[in-house]
Amino acid sequence: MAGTSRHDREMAMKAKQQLSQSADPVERLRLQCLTRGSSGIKGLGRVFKIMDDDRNRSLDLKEFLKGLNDYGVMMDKQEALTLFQHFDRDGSGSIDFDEFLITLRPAMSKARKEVVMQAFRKLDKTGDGVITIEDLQGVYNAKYHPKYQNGEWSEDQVFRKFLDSFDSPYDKDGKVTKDEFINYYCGVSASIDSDVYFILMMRNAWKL
Ligand SMILES: [Ca+2]
Ligand SMILES: [Ca+2]
Ligand SMILES: [Ca+2]
Repeated sequence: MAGTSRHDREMAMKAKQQLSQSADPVERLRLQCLTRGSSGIKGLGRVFKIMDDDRNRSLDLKEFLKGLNDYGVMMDKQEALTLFQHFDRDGSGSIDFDEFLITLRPAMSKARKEVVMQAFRKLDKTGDGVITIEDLQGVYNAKYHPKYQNGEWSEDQVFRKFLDSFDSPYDKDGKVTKDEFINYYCGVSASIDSDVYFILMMRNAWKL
């Protein structure tokens, strides 16, 4: 259902080409992440973790500057400070993962967003605006999962694993919000050029 490794390779190659043409620092950092195959919520979570030296789940200015340097995004001090303030949306003096993700996630066209939201609404059987195990019961068949078949996982564990792939790496609570669902598909979307193909893939995956 997600982007295949072929998509990821194409995305990485395309990002490398674009990197040589882009001067905008946010775009450069985004492209640096894409060339490393870090497009989705998981990949950006990995980048964030690497930058977060003291592991307090936020980036201070020093960590941010070092991170930019490690990712080959060069700029002068003033530019870096402006960039930091751009990421730090609530002005708290540090960048949390949500702020990092919202700023760096690749944009999706309106048509793509619409089909992603269609899938979300279909998945949200209970209609309460979040996807939980409750929504998957009776819809998603866990019985074919190899770990269910060999007795390693219960049905709920299969469901939880499924939800985990959409859940934010810093907030794995078994509840997938609209934002988390969109964040996930921003990553998949970045590896697919054509709107038509993306929409087709979504329709097939979710039987829309
Ligand atoms: Ca930190
Ligand atoms: Ca902040
Ligand atoms: Ca629900």
